[in-house]
Order: sequence, then C-alpha cells, then structure tokens
Amino acid sequence: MSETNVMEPADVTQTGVNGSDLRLNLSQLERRDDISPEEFYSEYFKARRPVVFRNFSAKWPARSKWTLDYFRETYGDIQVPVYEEAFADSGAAYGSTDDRMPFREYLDLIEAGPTLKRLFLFNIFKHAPQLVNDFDFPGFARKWARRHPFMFFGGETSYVDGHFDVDMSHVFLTQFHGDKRVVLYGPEWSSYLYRHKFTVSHNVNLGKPDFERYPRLADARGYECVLKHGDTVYMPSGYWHYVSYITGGFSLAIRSPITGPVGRSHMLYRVLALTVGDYGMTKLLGQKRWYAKKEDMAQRKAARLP
Ligand SMILES: O=C(O)CCC(=O)C(=O)O
Repeated sequence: MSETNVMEPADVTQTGVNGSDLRLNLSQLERRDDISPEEFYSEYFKARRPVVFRNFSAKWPARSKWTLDYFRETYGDIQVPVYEEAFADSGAAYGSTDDRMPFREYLDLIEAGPTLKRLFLFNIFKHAPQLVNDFDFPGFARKWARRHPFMFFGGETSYVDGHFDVDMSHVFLTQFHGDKRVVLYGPEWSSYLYRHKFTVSHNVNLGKPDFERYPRLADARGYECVLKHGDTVYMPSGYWHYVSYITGGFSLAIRSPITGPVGRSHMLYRVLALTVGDYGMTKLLGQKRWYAKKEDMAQRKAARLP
C-alpha cells in the first residue's frame, strides 16, 4: 500500500483514556452513527481511514444473542486454544499455543476477574457453522471473507501486542461483551514503532511504553478508541493495532482481503518475508540471536529517522 494513501490524524489531542500513556501521540477515533455504503467507501475505505461505527451490527441477531451464558450453555464442550504469552519482549510467535481447555471453563475464567488468557483468531465457526446466520457480512465481503470470520476473547488486563495482519486484510472488529481499548497507527509509522525486519510486529509494549528505549515512539501519530457492546472499529489494511481488555469480553472480526495487483503483491511480499525471511533467519541464527539482531536493526533505523 502506498504511504500517500493514508490520511493523517487531523486532531491530535494527546488526551489518552483508560490508562493510555499521554506521551503517545493519540487522537480519539471518529465515531459515526450511520454511514452509507457510498460514504464509507469514499471517505474511509478508499482513504484508508479508520473509524468506529456504532450501528454496523444493529440488525444482527448476534447483537443480543451472543452472550457469555449463550456460548457457555450451547458450545461449552468445545476445546479451545488458549494464549497467554505476549510476543513483545519474548520473541514468541503469536500464532501458536498448545494450551487447551473446555470453552465453558475459559468463559468462567474471564468472567471471574483479571486473567491474561486470551482466545486469538478463534475459529468457532469450524465447530458451529450455524453461527454465521447470526450476523451479516457487509456487501463487499466476498467468498474469502465469508470463509474467514474469527473471534477474539480476553480476560480483564489481557492484551494483544502491537502488530498488523500479515494478509493485509481490512478488518471490521465488532464488540459483543465488555470494553476494550484499541490503539491504531497507519503503516507509515512502522519505523517509529520499531518494527522488526521481515515481521508484522515489534518489541514495544504500547500499554506501558518505554520511551527511554524507544524515544521515537513519541513522534508517531495514531488513534485510540474504547469499544463497547455493539461498536465496530474499521481497521484499514496494514494498520498496526494494539488491543487491551479493560474488562473481560469478546468480539467478532470480519476480514476483507486487499484487492488489486498492488495490494495483492504487497500481501504476497509480507507473507514471503515472514515465512521465508523471518523463519529462515531464525533457523540460521537461532531465535535469541535473530531476535536481538531484529531489535538492533529497528533501533538503528529509528535513530536515522529525520
Ligand atoms: O481483539 C483482539 O483481541 C485482537 C484483534 C486483532 O488482533 C485482529 O483483529 O487482528
């Protein structure tokens, strides 16, 4: 995606909410009640501009039907993959876990109080395909998007480190239960966020940023919002997102793949960089040494920024 496509935040207020660090240069994300498909396409989708919709899910049966009790009672026996380790600082991949438990137990856990345990990119539809009848795909979501809706669950205090999605999809993340804070940065800020070479992630904890180690973070301009029941955030392709759970809760992500030859080649490049470049270097140097090298390269690159 070309960097000139990305609109810059107009109103940088520096007013963080819900514990956000005021030294991060974040403006509150615009919230819209009703947007026509035409307006969404020209003002947001084409302009790669994030926004919070209040009514995206207004007519979905899921809006009132999908509750902790509903999932516990109907799908409580499913064995779910549970994540805990954040990948910042650890060198851990965010796409794998061996930890499993019955869905019922997991939901009890996030209802009981703070826990770092999360369900990430959880494909509940594999177990319960009928659940897709509880929501509508937006008109532009073609076959691929319809096959790849995912759910995300997390306990109070859990968080997902900053990253952007390797498939470069546009994401519509709708909140059903609880509140979560979402921080977004456009792809043009990657060097200021100390992105690790070949990857879609960094070593920065945007929840507790270390400005001594990452001074250029303060120069990146992003957005933040708090998603509540019924809100949907539109995250344009290539946008960095950091998510923290203010209370235990869950959401549904509908993803729309990037289209056009430029978008597709960008996606292919990202997938190749990660699968060949990053994994290849990990094999060659070992996880620890390669991670230290990526961090060093990110630091050097940020130091050269104007
Ligand atoms: O809401 C979450 O837990 C994470 C969302 C996310 O990373 C995504 O939609 O790509």
